[in-house]
Amino acid sequence: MNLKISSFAEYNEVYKQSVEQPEQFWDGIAENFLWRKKWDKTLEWNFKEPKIKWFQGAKLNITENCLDRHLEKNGDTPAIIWEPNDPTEDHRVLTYRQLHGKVCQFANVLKNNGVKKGDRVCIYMPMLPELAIAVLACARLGAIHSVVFGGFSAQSIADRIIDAQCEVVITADGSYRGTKEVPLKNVIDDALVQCPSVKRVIVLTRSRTPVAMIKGRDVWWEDEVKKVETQGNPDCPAEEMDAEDMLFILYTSGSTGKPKGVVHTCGGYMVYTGYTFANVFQYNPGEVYFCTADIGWITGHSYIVYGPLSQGATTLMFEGIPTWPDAGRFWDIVDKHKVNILYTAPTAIRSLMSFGEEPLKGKDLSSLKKLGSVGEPINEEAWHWFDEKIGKGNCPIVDTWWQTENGGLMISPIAGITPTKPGYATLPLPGVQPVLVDEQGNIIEGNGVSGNLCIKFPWPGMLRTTYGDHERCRQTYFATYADMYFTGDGCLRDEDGYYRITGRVDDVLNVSGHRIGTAEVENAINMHSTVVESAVVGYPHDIKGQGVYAFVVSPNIHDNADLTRKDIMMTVQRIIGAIAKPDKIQFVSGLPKTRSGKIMRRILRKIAEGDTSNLGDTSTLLDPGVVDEIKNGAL
Ligand code: 6R9
Repeated sequence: MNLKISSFAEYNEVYKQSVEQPEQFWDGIAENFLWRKKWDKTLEWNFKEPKIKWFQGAKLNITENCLDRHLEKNGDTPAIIWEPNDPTEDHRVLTYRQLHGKVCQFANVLKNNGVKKGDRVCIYMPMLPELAIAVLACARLGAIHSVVFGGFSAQSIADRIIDAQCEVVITADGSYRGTKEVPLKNVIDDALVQCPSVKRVIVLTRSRTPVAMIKGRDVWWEDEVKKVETQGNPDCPAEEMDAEDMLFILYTSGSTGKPKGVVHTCGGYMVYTGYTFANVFQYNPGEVYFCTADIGWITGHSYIVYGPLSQGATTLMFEGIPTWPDAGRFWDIVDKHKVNILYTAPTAIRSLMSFGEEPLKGKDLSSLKKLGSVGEPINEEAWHWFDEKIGKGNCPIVDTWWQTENGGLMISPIAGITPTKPGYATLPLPGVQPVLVDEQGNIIEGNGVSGNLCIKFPWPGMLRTTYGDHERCRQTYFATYADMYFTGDGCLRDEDGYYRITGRVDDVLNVSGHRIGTAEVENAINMHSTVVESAVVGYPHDIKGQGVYAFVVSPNIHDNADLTRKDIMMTVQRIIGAIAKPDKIQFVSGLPKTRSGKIMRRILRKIAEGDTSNLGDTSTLLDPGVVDEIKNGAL
């Protein structure tokens, strides 16, 4: 069966088949990939435990799909184009042959350092080709990677390393972001004070920031590569993996507790990311594809590394930020590398939009053919600006809805094929069966309705478990509604059956496209010495989509309120990372609570939004007076 859909009529037909005969459908799609041994059984599942097994009995290695199988015909095709933070520094191009060589070489480095199938490896690196190489080298050996985004704090890294019991860490001395230098290795050193499981740290040279290299534990990437070169073993045979063996762990925030390690497995994830990449972006050979995400997030895993490479695409990696040296950076990259497909986030679009059209002057964007958006709802203004100013009215926009737990795109237009509507993720991709449910769990049929978004049938890219705690996986995703995967998102289905994601219905915030749990931020704030308790809610923010608003009870402020606010920010930065710092901190004498002690977030959300006209029924509150005080002190 052909991987790529080529018309809307074909989409409708394929979709129907994918629902009526899902196993046959995915059998046909999976034929397009390289397997060492085919599967005995396509699917076995129940959402009760949950237990989800795709392509059981099949053997493969995802890196043979992403690298080896392209060598014969496309060995000289650029696999990765890397654009540095500083535009005056040279860019780099790695062909499939070169990337294959480097992955094998680094896999041998890992082997020399004791890494074997099933081991967990933490990766904390800048956006360099070596990050992709490290990820693929782990996959080549069957080691399970756990990439941690470069913006997370030492404490967050330690939590993740401890949870996964990683024995090896791969990092760099430092990374560049605009004019800032981030001392990655120092952050790792702080984290490792708490992590006795780590036996080896491999450090890549990037910024040459002075770093502590601990004897017996820390080694330089470059030295280790040299050793492999002198050993003269350039090749590294790929480990044979079972379709359901773990490929990676990626931590993500939920509404309670610490981030969970979402687990993806080899076979289904490969098929799902490859299939969705080829279709949604309608990738054609020779096209240059630029996804602006960081590999530290799921978008980078699935749509910078695995999806594009399994399809033999040319994927562009960018080290820097959209606004340095100026707000024309993305457009310079598009012009310089003749980018055909640009996949970015609404927060970046809104931020660049705010600079007006000046940064676009003199930039040739005529190579662009397709545009994509991901991470949060895209407002109509940003959608139209993207369409008109960047796509010049000629590029279809794919607004792709999906989550870390999904592995790949779920509800999305197919570029140039699905008629689009601003603000709508449009229709489910083949194999995806979305349903809207009411609070009682009843499925809401028909169109022109809204509810909580669930998926009622498995797809190959879905999470299998949360690392080390299967019960938590069941509880979080499969217990709210019987026999359904609950996304945590609210959604409406319009008269045409088109889906529009309206945002999270749980206590998860989406700040600049990053998922942040309110409970996590509260825990961090509560660690500050003067804080008694706190409540965190989101509020609409022009650029970030959502901002973080913290109501904090801190009766004994040290120095003054402003300094204490800064101290609290620093505490959050230490505990989670700069991405979770509150935008606003309001000191209050108490929080609005019900008689049973539950914080009434509904009221706090309204106050944070600046909508205090109708706070609803406050009579059930323990101390209704506190609401007026909070209302009057709102920032
Ligand atoms: C891929 C990714 C997932 C949450 C998800 C939803 C929001 C993502 C969206 C979108 C509206 C879109 N989200 N894409 N909301 N329209 N096109 O972002 O994964 O970091 O796990 O976040 O992001 O709320 O539940 P992740």
